[in-house]
Amino acid sequence: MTIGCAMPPLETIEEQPAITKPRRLSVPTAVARFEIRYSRFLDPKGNAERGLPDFARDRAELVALYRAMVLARRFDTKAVALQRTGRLGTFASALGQEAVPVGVASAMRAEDVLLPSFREHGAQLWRGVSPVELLLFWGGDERGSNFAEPREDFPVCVPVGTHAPHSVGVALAFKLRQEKRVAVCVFGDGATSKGDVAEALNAAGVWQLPVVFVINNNRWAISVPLAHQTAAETLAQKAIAAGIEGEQVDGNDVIAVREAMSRALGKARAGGGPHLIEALTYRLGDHTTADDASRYRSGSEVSARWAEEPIARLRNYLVAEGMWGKADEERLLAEITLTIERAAETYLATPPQGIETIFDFTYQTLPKDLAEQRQAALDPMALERAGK
Ligand SMILES: Cc1ncc(C[n+]2csc(CCOP(=O)(O)OP(=O)(O)O)c2C)c(N)n1
Ligand SMILES: [Mg+2]
Repeated sequence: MTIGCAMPPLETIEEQPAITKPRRLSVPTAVARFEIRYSRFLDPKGNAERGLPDFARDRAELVALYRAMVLARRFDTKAVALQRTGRLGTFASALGQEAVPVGVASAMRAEDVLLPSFREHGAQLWRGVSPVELLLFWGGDERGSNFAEPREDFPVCVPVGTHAPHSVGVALAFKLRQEKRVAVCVFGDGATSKGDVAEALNAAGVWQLPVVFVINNNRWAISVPLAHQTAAETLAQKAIAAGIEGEQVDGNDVIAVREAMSRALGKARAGGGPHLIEALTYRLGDHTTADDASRYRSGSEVSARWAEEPIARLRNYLVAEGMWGKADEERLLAEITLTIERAAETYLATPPQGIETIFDFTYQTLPKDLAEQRQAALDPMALERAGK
């Protein structure tokens, strides 16, 4: 009986090349160099710093971007007011960050798939989710995630960064089916510290998937400032370790966000693989309606950032170019106010869902303890009758 591994006869063993020792170099040599590009077209005052991309020469295109940002802000204001008067659940305002979701969504095609976090309603509205559906979502109504369109976009993702691996799955499906579609995953600066995001970037790089990751870097993760989030100079460079191209844009310049997104989407659609865009913006409001940011950051920091906000920036450009005037502004505000007020009325007039629905859309088969809780929610005396 032989004990141990069976060995091949000696003559069949190929000679292994001797392990070469690294050559000692007298001067240190860089083996790789990386660069993070930064782009911006409009300065904070709305002056064009360089030639604008083609789409931005078309008034209608710029007005559409402007309208979408104003709509997102009006929606925000209304949602906060509804929450403050006890008619909406916790809400995450995107005040000052409107250029990121609008720039992202405006570059996407209808057949692409958006995986938003909780501060991207500007993108959802652009893509066809209605303000009523968004209010239902924030009001705790499951129908708010079952939006009529776009059917294949993902619902709001509240767990930080967990949708990043999902976006890799979506992009893998596109690649396997040979569909020319791109998954777009948006998350915050805080999410970049999550393993989910690092793993998603890595897998997307290895498989060269059609996915664009967008970091909505508003410099805060609740009360954690960017400086405590990372020691890295940029968040875009996290792409480099995954073999992905990463870049920064001024996230308060909607033209820059859209231009970078268009390039990234074009590349991904053509089989060029994933891309990471870090959009630099600032959260002008509280983290959510459950937060009071004055407890951890100074008023002077916030007021300085108001000078960079995206809506006035684009409006200044439009006005300076003679593309926008007082009457246009008044008409737009009246139209948008009406849209939002009507949406709020419809939301408030919608009869609430049954309480059991909070159990109904996570599991295909409810685990036993949750099934009991569901029963108890429907019939509070049931557990008592069952002697539990
Ligand atoms: C997995 C997980 N951990 C913690 C939280 C609580 N939480 C909600 S938002 C947030 C900070 C997120 O910061 P960032 O990614 O920068 O996004 P922002 O809120 O600034 O848009 C945290 C910790 C959560 N929702 N999910
Ligand atoms: Mg943040």
